[in-house]
Amino acid sequence: AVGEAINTDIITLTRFLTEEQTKHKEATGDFTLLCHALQFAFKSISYYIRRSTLINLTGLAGASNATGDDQKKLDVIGNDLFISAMRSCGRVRLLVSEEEEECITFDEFPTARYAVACDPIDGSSNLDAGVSVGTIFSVYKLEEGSKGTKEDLLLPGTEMVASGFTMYGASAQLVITMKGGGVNGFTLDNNFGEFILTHPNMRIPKKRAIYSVNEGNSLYWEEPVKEYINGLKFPTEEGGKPYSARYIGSMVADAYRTLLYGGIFAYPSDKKSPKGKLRILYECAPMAMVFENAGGLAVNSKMERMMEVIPEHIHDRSGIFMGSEQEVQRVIDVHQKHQKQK
Ligand code: P6P
Repeated sequence: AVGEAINTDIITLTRFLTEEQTKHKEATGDFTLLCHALQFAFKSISYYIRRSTLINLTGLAGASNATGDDQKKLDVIGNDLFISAMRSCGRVRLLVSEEEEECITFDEFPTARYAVACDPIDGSSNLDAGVSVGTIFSVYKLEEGSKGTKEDLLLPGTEMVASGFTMYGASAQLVITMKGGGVNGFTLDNNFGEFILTHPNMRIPKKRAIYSVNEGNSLYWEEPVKEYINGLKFPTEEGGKPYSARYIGSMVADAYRTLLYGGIFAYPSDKKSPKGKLRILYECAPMAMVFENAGGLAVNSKMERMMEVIPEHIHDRSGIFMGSEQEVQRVIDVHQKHQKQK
């Protein structure tokens, strides 16, 4: 329209990745191809999530198949889509998925140098309620001459070359970060079929009075966690105001809100889940790198830096506190006070 300010310099994820690659002289383009396969996986999962809602709710099976196979659970569809996208790019050697007990080795690509860990549809138990679910991923570069066994993936988060998540909400929001880089947010524009850069260089506020934890686990919490959370709810300092509680129960949704608004997300290990609930390789570590690269912090229940925790097996779990620097620091301070009292 005349006079309407039209942005003609649209930065798509495709363009962003090309520009990123030019910053690395030694780049072969393998990582860029891997990321194109990742973005296709997100686009196709997004499509099926929206389609399956229609099918489940209205039975509109669209092109229902002749054999009348049952509607595959969305987890399975998401997992199948992710595996075929990672296989087809020819740059991935190893794939760990929340849906697969064993590590998948792509023997057809013995020289591929990347390993990927993912939760194809995290939070899927919330789908029927219309809660935003998401895909969480981490990308590792394998040592030269690695044999492509699952032990190659028992690495600390500091070894990740990239990580991030896609949240399937009103639109698909992709948040991605590279090792030592910033955090960038993209929104899927279905007209172009492209992820468009809408949140460049995301920075988490240094503090925010919002806490996100499942208080239904309070009975099982360790003492320092109880004291920390009570300190937020019943402030003792003069004029202190209670924090707001926000808990969706879908990690990508809670993480995205915490990244945008600030505050803290916590899933502590406790007496019921001594190792915690969330998985290191495809929930805790990838989220930790996003939060650190956005200026936040992420620690486990022993107050160790989450990025330095090494999983004992590919589905190993950990407690996690992640969010605004000052909010996570407050958790650390309470735990250190308890340590001294012992
Ligand atoms: P709870 C979803 O099942 C999930 O894996 C994460 O997405 C979410 O943060 C967490 O578990 C919720 O767990 O025990 O509070 O229902």
